[in-house]
Amino acid sequence: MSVADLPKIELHLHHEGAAPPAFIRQLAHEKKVDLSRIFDSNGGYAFENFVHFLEVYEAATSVLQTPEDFARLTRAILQESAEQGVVYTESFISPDFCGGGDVAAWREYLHAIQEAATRAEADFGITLRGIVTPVRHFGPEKAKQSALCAAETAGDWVVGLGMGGDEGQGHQGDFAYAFDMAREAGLRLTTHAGEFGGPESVWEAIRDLNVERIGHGVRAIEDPALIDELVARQITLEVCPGSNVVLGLYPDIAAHPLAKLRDAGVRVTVSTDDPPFFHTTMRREYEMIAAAYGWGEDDFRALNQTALEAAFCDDTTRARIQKTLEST
Ligand code: MCF
Ligand code: ZN
Repeated sequence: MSVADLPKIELHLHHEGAAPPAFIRQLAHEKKVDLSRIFDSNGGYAFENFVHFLEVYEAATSVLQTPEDFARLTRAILQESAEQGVVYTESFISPDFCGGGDVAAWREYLHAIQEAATRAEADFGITLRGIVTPVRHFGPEKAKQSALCAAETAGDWVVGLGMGGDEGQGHQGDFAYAFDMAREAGLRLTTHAGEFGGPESVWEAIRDLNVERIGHGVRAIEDPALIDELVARQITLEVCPGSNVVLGLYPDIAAHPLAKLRDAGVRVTVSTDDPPFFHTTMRREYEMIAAAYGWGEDDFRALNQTALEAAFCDDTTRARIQKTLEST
């Protein structure tokens, strides 16, 4: 069996960031919004660097306006993920983009997304859980509002809080109130760190937010004491190699620290982040990793086992997915 055919767990996927460009173009057309500036001549998303990526991301997201838009998107991304062999995925969803932070509006969006996910699960055999996502560059006050939405809807389906966005200003600890509120509501916690924020943002995420997973976290490799801390605390990294290469953190997969992190004993998993933005898929990630590090089936099975153990779903769901992993 080719490693790309293995059943996969994906822990780090942005709901809006998984929208294919053709899907966004169609919505822009329906809503008469001119988004030509965000597409290149091949019809893909066009951006030059991280800050520009965030702008293009938000422009694309601006045409996702109604619960129905998010329901359509949910079905499209789950169909694609299932075709990639993904059997369980967690996606980042922001109440800022689903109802402007209003709890009642958020409930409507969530209902539409969840219904679409239930239908997609029956049709494509893939399970989705949601991680409510404050957008870091929208600031701590908006993050509190997102955390309130998360706390109000915490349960079997909304399983975590996970911040994304620009690490350029302020500190992880500025968002401690939002993370504390989510923890008290029983939600599990992750945050983007150790990407453009360097190793210091990973220290902050551990010390000030007390998260159990980290989105990216790869720049921990620059600090041996931090590696020891990640190993001791058994923190899981949601590593997105293709994303890191396209955004310019590393020149190519061979130079990426994924294998070094794993070999140092850090719990690593692999995800796509925003697949159409980074011209990637889960199959492509597996193929690139296999080619760069010579990893085989056992390595990828171990990676998926780590991911399932770190998944934020309940134990009944985990046991069901475990059977799927073992039967394929
Ligand atoms: O992981 C990538 C790159 N690093 C940081 N943030 C993001 C990534 N993809 C999307 N994001 C951000 C984006 O700013 O996450 C936010 C978006 O606004 C929330 S996604 C529901
Ligand atoms: Zn991300």
